[in-house]
Amino acid sequence: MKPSPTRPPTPTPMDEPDAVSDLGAPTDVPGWTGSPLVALESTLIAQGLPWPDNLATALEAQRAVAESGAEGRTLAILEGKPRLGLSVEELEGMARRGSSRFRKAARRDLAAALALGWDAATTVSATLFLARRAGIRVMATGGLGGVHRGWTERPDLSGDLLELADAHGCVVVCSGFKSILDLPATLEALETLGVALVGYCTDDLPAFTERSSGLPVPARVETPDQIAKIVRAHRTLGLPGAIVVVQPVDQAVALEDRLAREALDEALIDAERQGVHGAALTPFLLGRLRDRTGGASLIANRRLIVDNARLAGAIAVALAGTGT
Ligand code: PSU
Ligand code: MN
Repeated sequence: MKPSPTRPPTPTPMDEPDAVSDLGAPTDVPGWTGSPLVALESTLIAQGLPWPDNLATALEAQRAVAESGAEGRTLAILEGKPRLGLSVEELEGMARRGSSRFRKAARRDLAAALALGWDAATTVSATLFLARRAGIRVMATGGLGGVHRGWTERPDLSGDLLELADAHGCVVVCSGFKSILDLPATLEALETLGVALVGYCTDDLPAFTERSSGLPVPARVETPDQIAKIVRAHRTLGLPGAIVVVQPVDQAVALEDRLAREALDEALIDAERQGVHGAALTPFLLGRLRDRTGGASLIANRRLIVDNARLAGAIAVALAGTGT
């Protein structure tokens, strides 16, 4: 008997869509008008910035996206429902009540938030997950979570890192990782996780409210169109991770290195003394930095969030122009 010929394996296209991340266009965004969408995270409103700066920043960020020709949607969970966009009244309610009412939901908290009817602000990991599920593939924030200092004694790796590793072909615009983190360790983790990193008009990784961490980024671009080209190549290859675009804070409001370093050292000592860790650590340190820099870190934080939203809008428009 002749052996039956073995069937050659069916080739898998490199960019085969995956259920969550590879939807071509928004499929699930209420009131979508057809303009390119940018997701904005809400933890920075409820936990990151104080009232009333938080509301002003949220509204300015949405306006900045609109000025670029795209539409900014702030994501959150209200009464257990994931919301892809909040009204001004809802934004104000979240900004006024802050963490007294709104929990901080990371990706791993989403199921509980929905099942138990929480009001929750979404971190980068939760925002990016909900956004790509709906087909929104560009988001903006201030600074990402990463590997916390002292991780050798107390491992604390932000859930943002793993979502970035999963968010195939999504673009996250930020001013690097929060300066409260171990930045060299965070860069190493990104490399391991296969997350692409692109400097917008910079060769250096910005350090949130400071323009440079002194660490290099692997690629530098000067225009949103160049970013769109990278994103397209990344998607065509079917690479698994997100593309993080880093933009340094405006020179005019950037924190000077020494002031930032001293304030941070003091804030870290305060956290250690008061035994603050886990999800409470980031909001605590950001608050302490504000006090210790006489409000300068708040001004810088606000500015970089708005500028990142504007750039994200321009990238979303450039991507729409290339049909991706
Ligand atoms: N960037 C800011 N303010 C913030 C955060 C980032 O300018 O409040 C938030 C983001 O939501 C980010 C989160 O996802 O901090 C990371 O927190 P953790 O280190 O606990 O994962
Ligand atoms: Mn953590």
